[in-house]
Amino acid sequence: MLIKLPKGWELPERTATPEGLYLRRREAVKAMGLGAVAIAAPGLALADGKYPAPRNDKFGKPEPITAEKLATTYNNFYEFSDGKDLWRAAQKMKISPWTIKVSGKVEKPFEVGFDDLLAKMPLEERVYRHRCVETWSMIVPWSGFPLRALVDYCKPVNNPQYIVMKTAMDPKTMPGLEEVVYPWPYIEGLAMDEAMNDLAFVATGLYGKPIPKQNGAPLRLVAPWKYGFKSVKSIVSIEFTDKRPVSFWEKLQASEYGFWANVNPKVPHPRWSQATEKPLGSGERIPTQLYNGYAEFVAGLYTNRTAEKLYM
Ligand SMILES: Nc1nc2c(c(=O)[nH]1)N[C@H]1C(S)=C(S)[C@@H](COP(=O)(O)O)O[C@H]1N2
Ligand SMILES: [Mo]
Repeated sequence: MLIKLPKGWELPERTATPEGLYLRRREAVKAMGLGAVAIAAPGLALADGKYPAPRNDKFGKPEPITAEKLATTYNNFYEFSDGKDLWRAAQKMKISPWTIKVSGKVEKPFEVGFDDLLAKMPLEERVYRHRCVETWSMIVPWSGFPLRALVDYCKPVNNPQYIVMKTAMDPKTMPGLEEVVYPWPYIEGLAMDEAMNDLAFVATGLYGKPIPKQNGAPLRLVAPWKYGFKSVKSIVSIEFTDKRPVSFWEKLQASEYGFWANVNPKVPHPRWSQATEKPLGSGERIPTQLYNGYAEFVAGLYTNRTAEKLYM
């Protein structure tokens, strides 16, 4: 993100997705009268019939859905590479077993295995916009659960102000960790009221299947009203604290990547405009929206935070 040179991987032309193969497959499955059991058949890798999860359209039905191929082969995951074409390298990441450590202002610190956690969470699917600070964007169906459900499960006490999440660090599979200029581990945080907002989501699935490694398996944050870098991938620790964390990109370049990072087309990045964005697979740029189109759900979080740089 900081050192942004084209990496030679180019988006194919004419890849806009009318309706999307994804949706068509879903409809076909429904029409055949087959439920979750049928599509969880071996070979389809649809973990225990959990996916696709029931759709929640409360936050809208943005269109057009980005082609699955693009959303899963054009990624940011600096632990693997600073280029976008890292999906193959990411397959080396071991995601089972996976343990999440919960600490800080909680009733009792604990660890939980991903499968145990997943079994306790209310799974649903939401189609969200995603806006990277670099100006590319996508619209994808995430499966997962509200971040609030995870917060409640952690049993925070004494009114912590922030939640902090960190990404796994496995030097054996993540060559990016050798880049010592980066302040590993990847760490991100939200204010507690942001974390408890309905829109804040934890994704464990994508396109009706378990989430691919390159997209942040087995669980990643999705905060769609903020620039994509806030949505930390492959989470191994959650801490509740009163101390505002300095996140990965903020440590590297605080003048360009702030804590709040709410999407705002009127506030340019110091090195480029944020007025428009380029949907993955589209030849045209479209206007970027305040809070990435989610103002009605989240604008209220910021009315009393006027002294802060909310939009970078
Ligand atoms: N651990 C980790 N999380 C991360 C990143 C990263 O490099 N490492 N990149 C962020 C950025 S800049 C974006 S835009 C999104 C990209 O998510 P995607 O690859 O699923 O589209 O992940 C975010 N989460
Ligand atoms: Mo990003």
